[in-house]
Amino acid sequence: MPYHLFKCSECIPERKKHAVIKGPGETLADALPLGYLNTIPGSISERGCAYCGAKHVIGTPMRDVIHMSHGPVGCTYDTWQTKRYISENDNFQLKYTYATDMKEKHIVFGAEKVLKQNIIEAFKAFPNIKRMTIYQTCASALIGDDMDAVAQEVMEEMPEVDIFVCNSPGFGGPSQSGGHHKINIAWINQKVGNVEPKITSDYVLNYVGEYNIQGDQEVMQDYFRRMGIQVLSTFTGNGSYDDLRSMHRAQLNVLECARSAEYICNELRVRYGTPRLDIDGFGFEPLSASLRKVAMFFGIEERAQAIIDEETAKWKPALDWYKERLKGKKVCLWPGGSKLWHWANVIHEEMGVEVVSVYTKFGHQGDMEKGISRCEEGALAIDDPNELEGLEAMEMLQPDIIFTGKRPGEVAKKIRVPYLNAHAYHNGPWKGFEGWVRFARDIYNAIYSPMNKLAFLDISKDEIPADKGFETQK
Ligand code: CFM
Repeated sequence: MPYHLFKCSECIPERKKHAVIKGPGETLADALPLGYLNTIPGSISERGCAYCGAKHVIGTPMRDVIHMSHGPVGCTYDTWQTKRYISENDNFQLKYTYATDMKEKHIVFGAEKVLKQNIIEAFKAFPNIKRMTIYQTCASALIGDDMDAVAQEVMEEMPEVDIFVCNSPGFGGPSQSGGHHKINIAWINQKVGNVEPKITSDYVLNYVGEYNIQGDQEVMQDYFRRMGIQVLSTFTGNGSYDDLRSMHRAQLNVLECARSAEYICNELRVRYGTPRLDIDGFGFEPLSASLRKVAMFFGIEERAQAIIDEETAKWKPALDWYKERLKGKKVCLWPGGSKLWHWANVIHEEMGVEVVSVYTKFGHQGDMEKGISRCEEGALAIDDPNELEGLEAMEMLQPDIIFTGKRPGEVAKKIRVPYLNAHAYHNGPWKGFEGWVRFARDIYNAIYSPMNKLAFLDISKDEIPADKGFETQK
């Protein structure tokens, strides 16, 4: 049923259709908010831009690459270092940020020359790195700088280097999701098929839509390797530029975040006939089913089962310890897109935490559909929420914790709701069997931390902190 109580919708009536409560016995027709539309003027969206979606989410996790923004310096600063996509390359991709630092004179006279100078200067500064991605911003798009031509010119002058051009300005879509799409297609158009890989196994896959937040990709890759599978490329967490040019040679694309990377999988299917298999690394059951599915594709089911048995025996007791203590706790979920449904029911089933709301910043309607259909009755679904709606919902739902990003997270703290960073994590990885236990531990620590007793102390009442029952697992 539509949820009309928001203070916000008094000023912006169009917002009413973007917030819905799942009423008793309701079908999706009643419980699905409007989704993935342009943000309504007046609503202060938490969304990012299409440049950010292309660069920050998908481009920059690539590890052996100089990632250069062609625009004002602020664009690159704001897409640098705030995520934690680590890599085997001594985190080269996280250490530096590069921009052409466009100024007014460049807007008037053009900035192609300055782009070329910057590309050459950056390659000279890091002589071991021979690969570069360059990202268009609103500024360079509006003045029409021909980045492709500049990249081509440099590659002719410096044959040892290779440059990928991403034309996804900030205005290239209603949110970061527009940028995911653009960079997926640009990568397959420009780079896939250019490199022939060394095949070392009878079973070869690309691991797609996984960005190695605090090691998620490495945990999952380890399972594939233990099954004897060659992971040809990883799109793009911990991924190597040249490996990603040989994606066309895998037998299978295993897709984790469908929201951000289904586009390249679909294109690989159309152009090279590679099947797409959607998997889920969060939660013991979804992960076990996923490993079985991948193994079934190659006919090596017993190898997957051996890993599942070993890992479950090792980690399930710890998970159950947390479940016992988290039972009945309430969480508001406010991630970007696909974590909404990757987490919705499995947090409840495997950790005992009740999901009382699902919000998505930029998810498409299908993401919300999966999210809300995995929640219990009474859950509140909001598409592209603003701060006021988030606050009002927390007042109504009284969650014990919220999983969201830094901006809404800091707002939550102000009203004494602890938050976990759904994007960058606290003590990840959160994927894999071990990771799922780490996630449970982070939730437990956030809810029960003795620090909350001090931080949430009501000084005006001269309150003495009560014991919240914090224990440490043996
Ligand atoms: Fe996919 Fe992501 Fe997500 Fe996403 Fe993101 Fe992210 Fe996210 Mo932050 S690619 S849709 S654009 S799972 S950066 S790793 S955590 S909002 S829910």
